[in-house]
Amino acid sequence: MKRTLITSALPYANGPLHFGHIAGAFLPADAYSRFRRLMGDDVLYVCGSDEYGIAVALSAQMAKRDPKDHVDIFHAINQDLFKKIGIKFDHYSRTTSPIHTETVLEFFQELNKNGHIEPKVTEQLYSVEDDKFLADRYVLGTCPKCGYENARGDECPKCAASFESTDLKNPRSKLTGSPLSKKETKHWFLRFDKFKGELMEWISKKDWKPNVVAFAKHYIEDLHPRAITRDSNWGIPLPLKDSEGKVFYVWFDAPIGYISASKEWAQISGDSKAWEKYWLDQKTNYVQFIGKDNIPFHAIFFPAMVMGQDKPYKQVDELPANEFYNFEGKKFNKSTGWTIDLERFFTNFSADQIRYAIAANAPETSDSEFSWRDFQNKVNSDLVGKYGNFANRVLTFIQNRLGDEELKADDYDEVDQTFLADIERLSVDIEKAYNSFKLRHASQLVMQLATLGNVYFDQKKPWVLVKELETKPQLIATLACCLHCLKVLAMVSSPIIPTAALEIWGMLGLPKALDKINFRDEVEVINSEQMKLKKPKILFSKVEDSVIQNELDLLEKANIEPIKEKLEPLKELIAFDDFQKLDLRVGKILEAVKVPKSKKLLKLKIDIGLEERTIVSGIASNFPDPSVLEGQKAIIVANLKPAKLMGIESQGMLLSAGDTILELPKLESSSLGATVR
Ligand code: B3M
Ligand code: ZN
Repeated sequence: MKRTLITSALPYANGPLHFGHIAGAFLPADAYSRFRRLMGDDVLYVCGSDEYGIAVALSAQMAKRDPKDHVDIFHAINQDLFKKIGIKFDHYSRTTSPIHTETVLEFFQELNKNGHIEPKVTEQLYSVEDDKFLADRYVLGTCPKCGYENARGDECPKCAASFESTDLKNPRSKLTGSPLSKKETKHWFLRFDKFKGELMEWISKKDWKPNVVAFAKHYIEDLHPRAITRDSNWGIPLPLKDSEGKVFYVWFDAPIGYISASKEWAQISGDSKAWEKYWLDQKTNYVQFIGKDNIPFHAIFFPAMVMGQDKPYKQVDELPANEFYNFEGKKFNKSTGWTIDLERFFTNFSADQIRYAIAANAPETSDSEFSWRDFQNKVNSDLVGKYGNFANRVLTFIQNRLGDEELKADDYDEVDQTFLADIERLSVDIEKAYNSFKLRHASQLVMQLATLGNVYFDQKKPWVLVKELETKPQLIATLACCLHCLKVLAMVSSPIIPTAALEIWGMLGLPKALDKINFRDEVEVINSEQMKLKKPKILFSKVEDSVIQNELDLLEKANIEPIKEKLEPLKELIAFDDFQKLDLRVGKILEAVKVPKSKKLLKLKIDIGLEERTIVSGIASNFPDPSVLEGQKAIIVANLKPAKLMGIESQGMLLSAGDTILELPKLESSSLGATVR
């Protein structure tokens, strides 16, 4: 029997989940786990709340709660949503569990024993005002590479450079704007650089989405030692004598949560070693479902941590990373009200309806979104019009015209044979779609199967066949084929709309339960004579315009403030002499080309009157065709020290507001090289 281990990215317990999270890592994983069970696998599907980290601590602080009380609230809220929407984990744990602490310490001790950890006293950014060290995600400053003033603590959104927060110029607290200073502190670094070769060899064998592999390889090339500890009182303390006040960085402990959740599952199931057959057996197929923003930690850092262990933990085999799922054209945003009220949602709609709507528009290759009109259309035309309609017309016809007469067909005509062959072909295609994590395609094929059944029912006209005795054999054959199609439809739809699938299975009255059958056998065998048909029930009801309109009105009324661009706090005052040091010149852009392998950078050749300069600027996203810039004049900082960006020496900086070059109306008449005051 094939063994499959499945995990979904552990959601932070610092706020309610929304359908964007469900679309990203939870519905795809749940559907896959249901499908693999249908295929007869031994499946373990675990997850849990990600409860440590600075983000959680700050969210608790903002809510004026103790962090543990805070995570207790959202751990429960998120579990409740998973239950409502039918995400069926074998176990849902949490990283504040004792077994997680134990597992993390074990992981760390082994890495340390194997020489992969090194303590280092470094300078970290310290806020005197807040009396604490600030992690990179709470720091802003001037990018050391391109001078962008709102670079984040670990990465510059403008030139994509990645760096340590201490490399930033004029660092300041993202929350209070208070200036930060460097202060010595001891942290423990994991020597990720030591795993470069092994990681590169491992990742090169993966046939994952090309963008994921390329991205991972790029990251591996740049691997260096990274701190796996933080100054905080919210996290798992280090077990070392001189590590007072230090806890593990949340991204060090969280992925280990996949293992600790499995151990906890084993304990609860009564066999504390049961987890080992999934995690310590290389024959297991391990699939991790994540959002695309989690790729580095799942494709590089956690695999490296596993490579540093003595135990042969299973490395991930498949990493289907989904894009983002938005809402009515924008990101879900609870604080502005741009979200779906889940209480009201589940009062008006069912889990199957939202599961199908998300699956049918899953963000597998590009961002996608939920819209109320599309939701209504998916429910009414697919679930009601195709799926529910086929089940209802077949079962109602049989109940009304044949009662509980045995439906054993002796032979099938050509139309029947074609129909049966099409059912078989579609079932193979659906299996392939699920196996390659194409939930969207699988949902389309499921509806194709329902349509195939409706077309066949119309073509065979059982309501005519039932009129004459001599056409009875064709009638029985027709109905046997329809029931067979319904049975297969229930099986192949069960990963996506499990409630409806189970309803159909119940109405067919088959001898074996849906979770006990062998999928392939059931597809190959027509066993309508074994069915004890039950009274048909309506599977889905239409979503009325008024209900959708009400949701749209409520969204309007939620008085959505346009999400104000969070303006950065002013920087510290400078003297006029400081400003005088800047040499701003008018320059003319002679050439503008994209920097290979970079989405953000343009390489510009600029004539500043005195000479020609090469300047690299992070404005590519605004100029799909950079040549439009050629001939334009712009303001250049001409006396900035040269810096290398993607291997190109940039000799100065183009002034820009956001991502557009700064050009003043009068600039055109200004002569090249003129200084700007
Ligand atoms: N909680 C990030 C996220 O929710 C993080 C995932 C951890 S998986 C080990 O996107
Ligand atoms: Zn930059």
